[in-house]
Amino acid sequence: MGSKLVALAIGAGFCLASPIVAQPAFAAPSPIKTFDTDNDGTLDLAEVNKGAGAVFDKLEKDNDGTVDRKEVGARIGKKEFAAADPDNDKTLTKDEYLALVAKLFKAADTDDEGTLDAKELKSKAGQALLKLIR
Ligand SMILES: [Ca+2]
Ligand SMILES: [Ca+2]
Ligand SMILES: [Ca+2]
Repeated sequence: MGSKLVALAIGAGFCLASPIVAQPAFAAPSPIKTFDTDNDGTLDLAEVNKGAGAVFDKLEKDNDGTVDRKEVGARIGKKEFAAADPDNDKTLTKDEYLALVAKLFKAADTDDEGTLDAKELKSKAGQALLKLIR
């Protein structure tokens, strides 16, 4: 009973605090600026992979070389995760993670020029991709 109340209080605190905390994140510079190391105004796969590799290393907390559904959290949906896990061992290696990133990159790159601009990043695949790289 007591712990339930504490949990409720913590939950309410998060609800109240999150809009204030989240605001600067939404006002942050565009994702392109964050990852565009060669400053050409678009993201190529190498730039995206750099972000993705860093995120993978961050998520991979128990150092077994793979991430499971728990470790990726809301970044990858259930169906997407299954599709990205061809050996069906319920974990993703870095290769499998980067393969998913490459797949989403390709899907978002509608003009097939090998780079993603701001508009392409706003697409469904582009948004899914951004979840994996930051
Ligand atoms: Ca670039
Ligand atoms: Ca796997
Ligand atoms: Ca493109």
